[in-house]
Amino acid sequence: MEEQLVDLKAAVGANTIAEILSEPATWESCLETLEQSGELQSLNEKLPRNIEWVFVGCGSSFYLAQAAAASWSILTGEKSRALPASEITLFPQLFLGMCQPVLITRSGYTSEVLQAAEYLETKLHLQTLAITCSTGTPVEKIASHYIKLTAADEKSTVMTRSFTSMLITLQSLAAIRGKRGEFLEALGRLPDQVAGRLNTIHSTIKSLAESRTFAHYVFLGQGPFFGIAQECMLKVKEMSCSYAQCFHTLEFRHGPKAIVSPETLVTFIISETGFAAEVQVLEEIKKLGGTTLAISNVCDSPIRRSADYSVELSLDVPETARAAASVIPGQLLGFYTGIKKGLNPDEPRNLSRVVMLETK
Ligand code: F1P
Repeated sequence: MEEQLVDLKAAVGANTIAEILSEPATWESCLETLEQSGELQSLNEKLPRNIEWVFVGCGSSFYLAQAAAASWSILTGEKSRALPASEITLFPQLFLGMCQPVLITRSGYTSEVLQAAEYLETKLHLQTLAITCSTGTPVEKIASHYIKLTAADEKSTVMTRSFTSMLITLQSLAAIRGKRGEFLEALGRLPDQVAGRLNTIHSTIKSLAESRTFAHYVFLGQGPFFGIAQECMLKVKEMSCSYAQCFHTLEFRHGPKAIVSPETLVTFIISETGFAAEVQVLEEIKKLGGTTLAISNVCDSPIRRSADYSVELSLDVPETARAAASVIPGQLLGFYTGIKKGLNPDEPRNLSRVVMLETK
C-alpha cells in the first residue's frame, strides 16, 4: 500500500515537472536543429521587410505572442503587435493593411488559429508563418511558411517548454533579422546558464509554495516581461485553480493595488530598463502589507529590502534574452501550489490540451 502511494504521489504532475526541468536541454536541442537546418536564415531572406509583424495565438500562445512582439521591436526596430486569433476573425477591421502574420500554436489544431490562418491566406492573400511543436498538423497545410520544434512538444495539457522554446526561436529569428549577432550568441549560452541556476530556482519556489497559502496571486511585468507575467498568471490559474491577475507593473498603482493584503502574493518580474521605477512599486506594495516575490537578474539591496521572497537569475545575457528563463518560477509556483491543493497539474480542471470548436 505504502509503495502504491509513493508511485501515485510520484505520478501526479510527473509530465509537467519533467517538462519544466527539461527546458534548458530542450532549448539546446531546438537551437542546434535550427542552426544545422539554417531554416531561420532562409526564412529571413523570404519574409518581407519594413512591414508590421503581427504575432497571433490563443491562451499561452497569445501571451507568448505578446513577449515575442515586444522582443521583435526591441531586436529589429520594426513595428509589431500581438493579437488573440479570435480578434482577427471576429473584428477583422482591427487588422487592416499589409503585415507579416506569425501564427503561434503548440498543437497546430486550435480552431481559432486555423480560422485566422484561412482568413489571412485566402481573404487577405497574406503569406503567414506558423510556428508549432507538432508535425503533419492542419496549420501546416494552410500556412505559407512554418517552423516545427518537435523536440519541444509536451504530454502535459499546460504549455511550459513549448512556450519557452517557441519564444527563444522567434527571438533568434528577430536577432537574425536585426543583425544582432551578439544576441544570437547570448541565446546560445542561455541553456547552460539556466541549467546551472535551475536547482536553486526550483527549491526556492517549492519551499515558498509548500510553506505559504495565498488568496490572490498578482504578476507584474513591463516590456517583454509583460507577456511573461501574463503566462505566469495563466500557469497559476491552470495548475492550481487559484485566483490570479496580471498588470503592467506601474499600472498596478492605478487602482488594482486596492486588493493588496498579506494574503496577496505580488510577483514582480523586474526589468533592467525599468529597474528604478519598478522597484519603487515593489517598495510601495511591501509598505501596503502585500507579500512580495521579486524575480530579477541581480537581487541587490533595494530588492532585498522589500522582497519577502526573491529569485536571482544572474544570467550573463542581454535583458530580452532572459524573458524565457523568467517564466520558470511562475511555472513552478503554479505546479507546487496545485500539488499542495491536491490537484494534478498534468490534468488541469476544465481544460483540454487543445481547444477545437465544433463548426456550426
Ligand atoms: C494553446 C492552448 C494552451 C492552453 C490549453 C489549450 O493551444 O490555449 O495555451 O494551456 O492547453 O490550448 P495551441 O494553439 O498553442 O496548441
